Amino acid sequence: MLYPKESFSREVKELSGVWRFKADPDNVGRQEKWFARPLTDTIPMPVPASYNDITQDMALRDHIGDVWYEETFLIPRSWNGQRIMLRVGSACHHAVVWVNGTEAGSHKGGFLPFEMDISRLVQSGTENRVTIVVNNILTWQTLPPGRIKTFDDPRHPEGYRIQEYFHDFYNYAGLHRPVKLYCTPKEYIRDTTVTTQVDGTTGLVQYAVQCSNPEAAVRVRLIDEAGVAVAEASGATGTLTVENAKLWKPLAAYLYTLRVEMLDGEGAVLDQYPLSIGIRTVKVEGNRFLINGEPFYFKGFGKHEDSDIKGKGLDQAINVKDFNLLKWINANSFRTSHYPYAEEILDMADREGIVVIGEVPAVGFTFFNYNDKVYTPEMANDETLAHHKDVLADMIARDKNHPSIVMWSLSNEAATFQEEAVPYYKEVSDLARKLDDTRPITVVEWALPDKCQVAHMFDVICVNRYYSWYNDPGALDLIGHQIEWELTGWHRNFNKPVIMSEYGADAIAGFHQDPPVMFTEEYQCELLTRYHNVFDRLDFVIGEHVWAFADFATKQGTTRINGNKKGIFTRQRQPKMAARLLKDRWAQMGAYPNKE
Ligand code: GCB
Repeated sequence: MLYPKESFSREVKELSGVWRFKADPDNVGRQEKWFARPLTDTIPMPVPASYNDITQDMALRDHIGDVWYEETFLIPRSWNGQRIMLRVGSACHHAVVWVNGTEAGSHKGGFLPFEMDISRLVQSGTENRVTIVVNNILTWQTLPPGRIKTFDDPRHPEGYRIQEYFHDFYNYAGLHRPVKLYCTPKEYIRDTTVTTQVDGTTGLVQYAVQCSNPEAAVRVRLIDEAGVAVAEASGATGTLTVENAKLWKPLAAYLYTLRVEMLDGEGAVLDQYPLSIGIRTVKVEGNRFLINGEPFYFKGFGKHEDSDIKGKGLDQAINVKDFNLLKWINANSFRTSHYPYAEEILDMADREGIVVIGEVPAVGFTFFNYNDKVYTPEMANDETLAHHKDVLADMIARDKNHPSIVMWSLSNEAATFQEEAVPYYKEVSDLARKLDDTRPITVVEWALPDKCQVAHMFDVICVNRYYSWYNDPGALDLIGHQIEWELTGWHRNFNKPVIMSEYGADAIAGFHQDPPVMFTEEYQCELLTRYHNVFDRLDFVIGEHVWAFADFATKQGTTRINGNKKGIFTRQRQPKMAARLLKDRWAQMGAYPNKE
């Protein structure tokens, strides 16, 4: 799926701004057809943003169900006769869209874009109205899953209900990413897929272009960062050869632009699309993760899209700050825990040379009791699996051309120790390999190495573990023994490289005590150091992603002190003590740690 970009034949119009908004606590809006007329009694609501933290109204923050958004727009005269598209970057979690009162499209699942052709629904010269209803209810058939809990006891008033979910980040909702209008010619470039290979100093760029008319002539031209065309070809599919190719490398990105052109019978350009690409290879070989044939060691974090006031709304000030912090701390990578991040963030990773593990929103598919079954007809069932596969396919379709993405993560901490997980993950992993045979795949594990039933299907073992935190709280002296036992177990059982994809401790900024106790900054430092001592002696450990980059919002509960405080930075992106520790460690480590 192509991101809306301007070109010789395309224009883009941002609908970001302040929209009219109304919650629907009585759940009557759809029945009363609120989309048919302009909404009444609205409040202003920024887009993109989560709506939860914008007002002083606790009921809106904790609202369960539908909310309504509305905006008006004009279609410029130059768009007459064009194909006019409306694209919603992400609506958490489900949405229906009406244009001038007519349904234009709908989508299940937050975190990924959807778009619709509204050419026949809009009028040029008068105001047009877009109405979007967004629903935040999570069930066992959504990703992530959840369930609505009702109560049948005298302590709760009749009808009282809560949204339960099993993942550890706040269920922010709303229009989280930009809503855009764009136009293309009636005959247009539908999609382009690029994969790359390197042969000595030569880069090979394989491309496949899909046009609305499959017979249309196609021309592609590869342009370097200086604006010089270095290769060109004709035909919908083909391979471009780039002599002395400048490779996309971690922390040293080089991006080419593939200018794709669809031509008419006379050779005139009908549609044009500029796709940013990087030439690089990715491969797992023995105990190594190779990027351009060189071993890569993952230094970085699990992150979240999360900040004050905007919640999960796209915020480019926060995003640029985060990339600056990643570079300052000498990190080279992050995982998009626990959902596909905004395309704007991946573009930045491409540009800055930050390596990314892209993850689907399959998080919360476990209970912390090995015997509680998850893959049952009532819970994670066939419908859930079908949706998981849809989301995976949509994520790959959206993100396949990002050089920064080097691996797909197909879930986080699922109940992979249950035998019912085997057929489930067989289908999911088969699909990932079918859709993209150029990138390794993983699932992020919480199972113990002797219990996991699915790791053999994947290329890299990613493990999350919280020794001396959830396990044996306070027992820092146990970490060395426990983490070595666990990591060696994974390697012995599956003979694959291992990334410690989460480890960490909550530290409340400004809490200090020595000798260290839990929740102090000293404890967070000491815990990380003890993990590092083990990583440094195990050759098959190929990466460390601290949990988490920054403190983030979660649901309320007795184990969360106004959110998860495992950040190395506060939610306002200020460093805790452990930031210095990591900065020094990662600087000393260089490109690949010497474990001899
Ligand atoms: C995990 C989860 C992550 C949580 C973290 C924690 O294992 O993957 O989403 O936030 O633990 O801090 O409990």
